[in-house]
Amino acid sequence: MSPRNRRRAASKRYRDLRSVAGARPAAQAKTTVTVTATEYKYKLSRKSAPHGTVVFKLVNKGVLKHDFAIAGHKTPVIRHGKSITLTVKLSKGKHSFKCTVDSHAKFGMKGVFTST
Ligand SMILES: [Cu+2]
Repeated sequence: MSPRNRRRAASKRYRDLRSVAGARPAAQAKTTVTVTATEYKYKLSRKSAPHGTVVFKLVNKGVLKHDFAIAGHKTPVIRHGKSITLTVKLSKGKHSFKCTVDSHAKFGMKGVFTST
């Protein structure tokens, strides 16, 4: 396929997507969830969201370093006072999350996030 035809096909796919989405320009949901980490637990601003793109904002309010891992994705380990975002695409269902630092998950830094 020539680049021109490829562009044409992509443009047609885009139009098709838009017609399915109707009046709403964004076909997929995007939700931001704030994840506050302390020893040894997480507090999530919400525990479920429509499936699709979820932006997890990890805020470390603990003393130790923490990270946040979900659905095969993981933030870097961050220290007290720092924050970082992790954008993941989640399918419908339950997704377990945890801190991968030392035994933090065992101590309670874990849970389940539900995509509806
Ligand atoms: Cu941790």
